[in-house]
Order: sequence, then C-alpha cells, then structure tokens
Amino acid sequence: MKKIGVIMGSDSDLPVVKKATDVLKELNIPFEVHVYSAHRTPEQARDFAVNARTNGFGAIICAAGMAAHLAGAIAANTTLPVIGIPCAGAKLDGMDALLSTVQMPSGIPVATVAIDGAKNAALLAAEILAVSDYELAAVLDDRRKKEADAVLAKDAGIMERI
Ligand code: RP5
Repeated sequence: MKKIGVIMGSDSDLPVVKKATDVLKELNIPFEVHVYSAHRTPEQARDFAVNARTNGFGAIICAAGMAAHLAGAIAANTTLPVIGIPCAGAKLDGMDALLSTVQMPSGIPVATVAIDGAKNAALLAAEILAVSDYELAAVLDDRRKKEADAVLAKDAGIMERI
C-alpha cells in the first residue's frame, strides 16, 4: 500500500494533526509524519515533495496555520494529491489559514478541508488510496455504515432526551 505523508508547519499544529494520524492508524494505512515549514525550512519541504512519489507516497496531508502556504508549496513540487488542513491557531479563528490554503491559483490544486478538519483529511487521503485498493474501499464502506448506525441510534433515543 502507498504511504500517506503528513506534514505540519510547526509542532504546535500537532494536536490537530493527531486527529488525522489516529484515523490513519485505525485504518492500518502506513504514514510518515514530518515538521517542515514553507517559510522556515523551505528546502526540506521542497525536497520532500519532489521525492514523495519515488519514496512510495500516494497522497500528502499538510497542516499549517496563519499565512498557511505549506500545502500550496508542497503541491507546487509534486503531482501527488495534496490535502490542506488550515489550523485555527491563536488568531483570527483560522480564517487566515483557510483562505491561504484554499485560494490556490489555477493549475496547482490543493484539496482543502475545514478549519482543523484533520479527521476528514485522513479519510480523504484514504479514499484516494482506495480508488485502486478494493480492500481499503471495503473498510471505508464499513466505517461509513457504522457511523450511519450511530446516528440512527441517536435518532431512536432523541425523544427520551427532550
Ligand atoms: C505556521 O505558523 C505553523 O503551521 C503554525 O500553525 C503557526 C505557528 O507556528 P509556531 O510559531 O507555533 O511554531 O507556520
């Protein structure tokens, strides 16, 4: 199975990133985690992106806050799918990171999830691998069914809570 690259701009993003790695662990998807910053360590970030396909990655998740250029900088250096997680951080409730991540120029796509939406980033990465991995696709189908069952159980019990 291809690996998922998980990159964060700073270790201060780790509490958000952890929600993604927890899902990848649950799904038994191999992954590698790094701290590479588009601004503080641009060479390392670029090298990772340039070599990612050769190094066995199938998609890359990038988490960053503030002027969040990490996902875009990685996407500029690979044609692997890149998923951006805008991190809320301390200021502006993450709107700064959301707009920095989502507003990519035409030709260099970044699939941007919600602010701090790390769980969906991991699920989207898994869905990308599952395009050609039917075993993983079945695991994802099963997970969806369990989540739907949990919502139905809540529906069945909601009147008692009113
Ligand atoms: C971004 O700046 C990082 O992704 C982080 O969200 C934010 C703050 O970084 P630190 O100052 O906490 O290292 O590049």
